[in-house]
Amino acid sequence: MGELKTVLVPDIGDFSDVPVIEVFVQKGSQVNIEDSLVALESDKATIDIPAPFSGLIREIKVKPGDRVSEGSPIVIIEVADVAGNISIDSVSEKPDNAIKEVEHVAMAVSENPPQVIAHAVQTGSAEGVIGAEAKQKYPASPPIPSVPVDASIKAHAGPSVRRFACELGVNLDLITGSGPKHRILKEDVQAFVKTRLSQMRMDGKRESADVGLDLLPWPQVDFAKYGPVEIKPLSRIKQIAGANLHRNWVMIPHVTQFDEADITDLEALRKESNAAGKQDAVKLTLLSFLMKALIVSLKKFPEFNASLDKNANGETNLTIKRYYHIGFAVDTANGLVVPVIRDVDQKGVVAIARELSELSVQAREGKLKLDQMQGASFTVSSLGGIGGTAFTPIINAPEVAILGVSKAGYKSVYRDGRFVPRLVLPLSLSYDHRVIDGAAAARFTSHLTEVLTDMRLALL
Ligand code: CAO
Repeated sequence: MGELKTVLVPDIGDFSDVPVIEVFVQKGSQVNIEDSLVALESDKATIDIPAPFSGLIREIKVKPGDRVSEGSPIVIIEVADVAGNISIDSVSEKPDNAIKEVEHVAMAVSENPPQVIAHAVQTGSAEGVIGAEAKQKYPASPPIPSVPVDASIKAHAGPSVRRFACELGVNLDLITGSGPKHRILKEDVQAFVKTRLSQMRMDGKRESADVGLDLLPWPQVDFAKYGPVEIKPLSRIKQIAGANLHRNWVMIPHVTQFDEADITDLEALRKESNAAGKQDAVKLTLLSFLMKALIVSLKKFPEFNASLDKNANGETNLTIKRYYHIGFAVDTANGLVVPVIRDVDQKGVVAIARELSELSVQAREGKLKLDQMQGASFTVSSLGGIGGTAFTPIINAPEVAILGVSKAGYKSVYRDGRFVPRLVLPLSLSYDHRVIDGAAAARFTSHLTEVLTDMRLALL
């Protein structure tokens, strides 16, 4: 049999004749150092008296309602031989750290308003309560968001629970205990943390749903005070197109890849064909050849002929289209419209050129039907007939890329050991960087320039 030691009420500050409100152990139960033995309640604080050593409870000297002071016996513990050889005297004369913790809690509560203590525990700054050790051990513990503290609430928990709560940065005053007399158990702290973390996740989701650009308001300027002005309402097309362009510009991470295609031979072929007039009076345009070449590249790089979608579970997917409906931007008096040529892959250059011409006329006359402007899998915007060397077209959502074409011009190109004049077509490919990497974009435009340089590749 191990040594029997009586555990006395340690120095609990200015308190005396304090009622025992709870006894946590039973005769015969095993206790470990720091397990709470009893809870005392002064008019200012609840004080847990922890076991100063491990062992078996042989006798309980108090019951709820008894009044105790420093030195009153609480329990008799049969101490295990191997550890905790602390004599009863030394316990009362030199309280160990665990008892000091209780003292500090009691002292702090008596000297400071409860919310000060609550704050100290919440922020982990209460060195006196728990010590720096916990902070060193858990330096990166996620902070629990601060919540107003009700000063009337007094946390009722044992030292080990207090230590646990402090390690997690939890303010015990915010927890309602599920133990006897609302005593806070370790499980209560865990449940509290779980609840707060899930709240934070929800808040985070709400916050990200609310994310705005947080911009300054649009400047309100009376332009008339600087000179004569004319106010023109935006056309309906511009208003609709503008709203779409704005959304696409803001929501899609655009990157534009620039390239140049040597179309000297292609232009010669085009001119020759037009001159020969063998294509039922349809003028073969550069754009019709470009669309034919484009299909070859889209087939080789299918992720450019695709859209990003969310499935029913909210997961993002890439929908790769096995059809090739190409939209093309038409500049009309009322604004930009984008008719669509369907199944371009199944059409020859003549058929494409014819449709391009017909749809352009319809667009300019405002005669396009809705279904003629829907279903594009990729869009081309050609400013080549107008001018410019490069631009950054806005992707036509939900597509993932758009090809801008600028005005071709002659350039001096070094070829076969000498400079020669070549007709060079500038290309500007804007792509959705969520879907397409820069390397893929560069490969795509390189491939397209190869095909445009040698249209025979389109036949293979
Ligand atoms: N480089 C040099 N010249 C070009 C060219 C190019 N890339 N593309 C066309 N041209 C020339 C043609 O050779 C033609 O000249 P000729 O009459 O001497 O042959 C002239 O420009 C007109 O070209 P086109 O009749 O072939 O018309 P197109 O195919 O260039 O354009 C269309 C058709 C509908 C695309 C065009 O009229 C249009 O509206 N473009 C504007 C699109 C736009 O606004 N995009 C910006 C949107 S914002 O992203």
